[in-house]
Amino acid sequence: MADTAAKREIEKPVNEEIQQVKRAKAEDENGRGAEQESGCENILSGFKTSKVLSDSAREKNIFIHGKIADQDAVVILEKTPIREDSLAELLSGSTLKLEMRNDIYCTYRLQAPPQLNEIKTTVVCPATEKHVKKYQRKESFLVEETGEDYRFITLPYIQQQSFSVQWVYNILEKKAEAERIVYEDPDPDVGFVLLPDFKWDQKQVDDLYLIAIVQKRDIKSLRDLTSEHLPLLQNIFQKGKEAILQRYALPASKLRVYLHYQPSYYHLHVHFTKLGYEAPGCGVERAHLLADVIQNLWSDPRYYSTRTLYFPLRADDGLLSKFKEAERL
Ligand code: DD3
Repeated sequence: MADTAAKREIEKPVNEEIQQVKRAKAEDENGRGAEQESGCENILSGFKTSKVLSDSAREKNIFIHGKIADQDAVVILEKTPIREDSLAELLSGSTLKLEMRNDIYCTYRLQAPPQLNEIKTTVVCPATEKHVKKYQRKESFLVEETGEDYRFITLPYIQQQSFSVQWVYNILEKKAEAERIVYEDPDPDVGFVLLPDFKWDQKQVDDLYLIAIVQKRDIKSLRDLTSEHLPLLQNIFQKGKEAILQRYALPASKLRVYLHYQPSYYHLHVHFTKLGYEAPGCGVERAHLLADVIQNLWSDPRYYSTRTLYFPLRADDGLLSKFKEAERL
């Protein structure tokens, strides 16, 4: 029963036509207005590939670095799962080419109609060197970070880097992705915005991935959390689960709710992914279950400012060099 509900196609938002007409004005990192629209001209036709950063036959994706009109860009292409609700159309509406026949076994190449053969595409442009590095396949190392390491190595590093979270502010201020918001609690202290992470194409709940972004702008990561944030964390946990049950018919028992340490952006956010979907970054070396975080803060209000935390860093991460310089690695 629950599985049927989970498997069914996610209903298209009623306001889809409205979205096509209305253009969401958003500010990019440089404060320029950027326009998003639906059926737009192909900005990738002029893409000049310089390097394949990584690819995966199993995940059916490829990360490419290149240029769009003289600007650095990262393009991510990914084949999406086959949806159960499209099977009838796929089987009847395709062309089938026989590859080989042997006894009771046949293999074919099926050419699907274009609307069932879409490739999810993400473009980051202009991309910084950080973006390019992020997707380059690299070895990683587990770092052991004491509370002191955090204050003397990690904190100065992230402050000096000043990673832009303009896109997060755009979401909180409804300058971008406003129509994608699943739930919002506007309270300045315990409030948050829940919306699909853009890794998720929202076509099927099997790989559900939402993020809760907190309204407060002064919490960088897990390290900043103390017992004074318990009402905020409990609010996200409760209301986030309720909203997902309402919208996607997924009960809390099907959800993995966690924070990353280190996060990819230093504005507190919580990940909601479907259990059974091995979301990138959900491994034990990076994910901290929200339920555990809450309990730990209950038993020790300063748990996350004092405990040693472990996390992986890629070989080319600037923070790793800092740990090496400090002879902590
Ligand atoms: C990001 C982490 C950040 C490249 C890529 C992703 N969900 C986002 C902007 C808007 C978003 C996200 C940075 C950036 Cl591929 C560099 O992620 C986003 N909007 N994760 C949503 N909904």
